[in-house]
Amino acid sequence: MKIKMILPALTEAKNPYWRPIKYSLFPPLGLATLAAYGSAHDEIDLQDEHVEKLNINDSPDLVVIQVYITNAYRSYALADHYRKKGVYVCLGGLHVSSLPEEAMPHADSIFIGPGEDIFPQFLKDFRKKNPKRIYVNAKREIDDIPPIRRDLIKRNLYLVPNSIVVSRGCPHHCDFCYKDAFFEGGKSFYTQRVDAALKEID
Ligand code: B12
Repeated sequence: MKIKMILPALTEAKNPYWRPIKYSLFPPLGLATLAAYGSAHDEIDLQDEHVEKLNINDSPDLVVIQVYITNAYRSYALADHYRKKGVYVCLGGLHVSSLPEEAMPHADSIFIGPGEDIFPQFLKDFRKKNPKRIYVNAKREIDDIPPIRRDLIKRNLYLVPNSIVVSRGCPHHCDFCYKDAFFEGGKSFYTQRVDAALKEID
């Protein structure tokens, strides 16, 4: 199966006035994490619009887009573009988790919350030609996630290609941070096992 994964940029990333260099900091680990649930036969093309020109003149079997509030309209336009070509589109990430009803008209399937449990479930359903419209994350843990597909990341395009995520969630409430906008008063967080993190560093 041909799978296209896209992290759309935000306007600032494409406008020299805003010093786009800051958007070349870190690679899209979220999508590279999801890619790990594909099978060995799947051909995955991961594109990050912050650091490269998107090629959308292709016909993958499946398109997976990570949506933030700041790239939402761009994401919807990309989704509409591919759906018009009959390509199956999945939308997920922070903004879809916040406003699922807004994303729904632009997607074949939407995903709410982290993808570690719902994305592999979707791939199983999709291969059986019986995918659902909405998938909601139920399990919040990152103990046993498969190795992130770092081979799909174009390392030379990033200032910090070696970023890793060993925890999710945060007990603090900094006023500049989006966290409380998503999880008011959120306190919990969960972590990867140290050995797994050390293995990833190795
Ligand atoms: C690295 C990073 C960046 C990088 C790369 C982004 C990326 N996606 O990789 C860059 C520099 C590009 C970036 C840019 C910005 N960022 Co930033 N970024 C982060 C950071 C530190 C890590 C992201 C990450 O790798 N998370 C770990 C991975 C594993 O999780 P994930 O990406 O969320 O993906 C998981 C789920 O969301 C889900 N998922 C995501 N997409 C999809 C799609 C499908 C189909 C499915 C099934 C599941 C799914 O499954 C994944 C695995 O569980 C986060 C804070 C954080 N710790 O998350 C802030 C964070 C996401 N960024 C933030 C902000 C404010 C921005 C900017 C607006 C900054 C600015 N002023 O320009 C821009 C917006 C970019 C845009 N295009 O809209 C905010 C919130 C963003 C928002 N708008 O909603 C955060 C939360 C920081 C904060 N605490 O406030 N960012």
